[in-house]
Parts: sequence; structure tokens; C-alpha cells
Amino acid sequence: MFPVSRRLSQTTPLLLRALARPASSAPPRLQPGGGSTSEELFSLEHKYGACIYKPVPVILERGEGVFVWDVEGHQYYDFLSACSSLNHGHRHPRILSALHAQTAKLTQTSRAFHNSLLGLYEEHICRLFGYDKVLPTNTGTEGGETACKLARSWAYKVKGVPKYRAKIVFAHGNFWGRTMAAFSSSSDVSSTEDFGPYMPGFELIPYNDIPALEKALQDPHTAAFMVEPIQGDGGVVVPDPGYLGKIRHLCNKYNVLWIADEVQTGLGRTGRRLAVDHENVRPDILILGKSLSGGVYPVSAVLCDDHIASCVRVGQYGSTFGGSPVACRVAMAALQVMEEEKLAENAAVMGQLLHNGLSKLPKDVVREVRGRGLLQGLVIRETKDWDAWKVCLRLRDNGLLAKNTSHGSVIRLAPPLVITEHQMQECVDIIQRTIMSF
Ligand code: IF1
Repeated sequence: MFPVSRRLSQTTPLLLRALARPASSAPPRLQPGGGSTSEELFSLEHKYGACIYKPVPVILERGEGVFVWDVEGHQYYDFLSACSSLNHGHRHPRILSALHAQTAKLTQTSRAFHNSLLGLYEEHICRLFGYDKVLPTNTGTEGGETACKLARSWAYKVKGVPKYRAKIVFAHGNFWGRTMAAFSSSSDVSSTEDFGPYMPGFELIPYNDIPALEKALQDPHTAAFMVEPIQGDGGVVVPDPGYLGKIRHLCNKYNVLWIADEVQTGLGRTGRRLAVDHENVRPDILILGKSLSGGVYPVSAVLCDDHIASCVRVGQYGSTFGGSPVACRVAMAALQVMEEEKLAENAAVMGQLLHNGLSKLPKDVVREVRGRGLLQGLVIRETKDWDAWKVCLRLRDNGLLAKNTSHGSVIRLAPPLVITEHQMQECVDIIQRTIMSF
């Protein structure tokens, strides 16, 4: 134990810091919608917000369909769709009316009681995706955590893996969040090195590498392989044709669960309802999120069949807002709109337009254009004069908002799936003009 004096000296500054801060009840100077300028708002974020992002310098105030406007009234095409949480576009009228209708009645109950929407939603999503059960969650990360827990529990109770020897395999370049478990499965040392020690029982193999996968699955303690059908933040990496089918085959062969993380690729983004539909294969556990609520509320979901869901026990899963009346209502509306407005089909057609329009760009600036549907990546050949970040800044100046992935040189191009042919042509022109300006 430290001597009292040292303990005091250590605690005194903290104590003083805690006590000395006068809580201010004065109302903030600037009010929502009160005409604050970008500069004023930048400075507030700089002063009061922990520095955890490096956003493109633009302050958005309004959104409609594929468009957003900044506080000065400049209009932009939104080519990120808030990281694919706006597949339906900004403020889709049918999703907003579902939100307003529900908030006028009952917003939240917690799972301490039933609510009148949960069963309707559970039936809707299970029948649409063809699974026996759903665990309603809030964020994609929570969906990933839930999937890993399900896989471990199944390994012990069904596969017969000795307790606490279960292994879950992930692919280099994966991203499914920033929690301790998500970071424990990350290959990105630069963002995870501050947070050890890491979750045991996680193993990394190269993405799109079937021999490496087979070797990992041969371990009798392997519970699951969790993977994105296309790696989003990893740089819009599309695996070889047949990769998903071989995952399915090998997971069957070695009695391992296949967890598909479709948080970013799902719900029409790649030109099919799910990215796994491109190879007509079915994961054992499916994680959805982001656009599941049409971008108006955090809603995610984990779908599986009874032999996996039967491993859960009351009290092991859940959250305050998971399965709330608002979550259920907006998710049902989002799923209906996706189907009735054929968003996946439009993504396939518009994605081809985008891909074709960009494939003619000069190879000395654009190394490659890759992706599926409306999840495309523009791989910039970076030099001392330009990089992906500078291209994003110039795209902004030309009226189109996009952002490079954590892998730096790849600009993710992912507009809302409601984009029209005319709008897509305009955007291709903007991107071509911008690239040619370098
Ligand atoms: C941010 C990235 C994209 C995801 C996949 C799970 C999650 C994500 C495949 C977790 C989340 C978001 C997080 C968001 C930016 C965005 C992103 F750059 F971080 F990686 F899209 F590529 N699985 N991706 O992509 O879902 O808990 O966030 O709901 O953190 O800034 P979440």
C-alpha cells in the first residue's frame, strides 16, 4: 500500500479536478437550427469532443434521398450512405412515417415486458431471410459479439468442444467494431495495440484463402468462421468467385458454424438481398445491421436456426433497446421498402453503370475499381502529389461526398440504393472530372 501522503498526493489533483469544475447550467450559446456556421460548429467539436475521428471537413444539416446539404446550404451527393446505413436514402418517407406513427404510441418498453411489435417483426425478418430464430440487437458490433457467444455456446453444448477451448476464426482485414472482442479479432495493429490483453480463442487467417481456411477448420476445437462476404473497411475486397461456396462446403465438412457478417454488404447493397446470395449459399448465423432501420435508429439482428438458438438461456443475451417497439416498426418498414422498391435490383443496375463509368479512368491515378452492386472501391495510385484523402476533398468541392476506408488508398463509393440513372450519370461525371483534375 502507498503511504497516506503519497495516496493523497496522487488523489489530490484528481479530487481537485472533480470538485473544482463548476457545472454550468447556462444554456449553450448556439441552438440547433440556429444558423451556426461551419466554423463555429467545427470549433465546438474541437473543444468538447474527444478526437476519435478524422471526418471530411463538411458539416451536414439536411438530407433527402441521395442528397445532403451543409450548414451553408451547399448540396452534395452522398456517396457513403453513412457507411451503408442509408441504403434507402436519407429520410425515406415510408420509414419516417413508420417512425412517427410508432413514436406517437409507444417508443420503448425494455424486454421486461412484451410489446405489440416484437412478434410481428420477428416473424417478418425470420421468414424473409429463412431462419428459425432472431436475436434482436442494436449495433453491428453487438451483433458480432452475439454471434461469437452463440458459436462458443454451440461448440460446448452441441459440437462437444471441451469447455473454454472453443476457437473462432476470422480473416485478416476484417472489421466488425471496436469492442474488446472485435479488436481482439482485428489484424489492424495500429488501432488495437493500446487495448491488450486480447480475447483468447480467436485466430486470424488470410482472407480469400481456402487452403488456410481448411487448415484452421480441421482443428476439432474450431467453433466458427466469421467473415464478411466482401470486406468493407478492409478496402472493398471482393473474394474470388466460389469463395463463399467453398466456405459453406468446408464448414459442413468440419462441423463448424459459418457466421456471415452482412452488416455492411446486406440489405441490397451488393445487388442481391444478401451478398451471400450471389453464390446461393446460406450461413449458419447471419448478422444484419445499419440499413435494417433505414438509418433512423440503431437496429441490428442475429439470425440462426433452432439447433443454435436452443443453446441460449434466459439472461444470457439482450439489451435495453434491443427489440424495442420503434426498432421493430422501422425495421419492418425498411425491409418492406427494400423488397417493394426492389432496391437490390436497382443497386445491381446502377452499380454496373458506376463500375463501367469509372473503369475508363486513367490508370496512373486509379489503380483499380472493384466491388459489387453499389459497394464499389476506387483504388487510388497514391503519389507525393495526391492521395485518396485529397481526392475526397476535391470530390467534396465538386459536390460529392465520399471517404477512404481505413486502408487509406481505397475510396468507398456507396450511394443510397434509390439513386436514379440520371443521378448516377451525374455522379460518374463528377468523379471522372475530379480524377482527371489530378
Ligand atoms: C464507424 C468502418 C465501415 C461493419 C461490419 C460490423 C460493423 C461494421 C462489416 C459494426 C461497422 C462502420 C462503423 C463506422 C464506420 C463503418 C465502417 F469504417 F468502421 F469499418 F462501414 F466500413 N460489421 N462499420 O462495417 O457495426 O457497431 O458500427 O453498427 O465506427 O465509424 P456498428
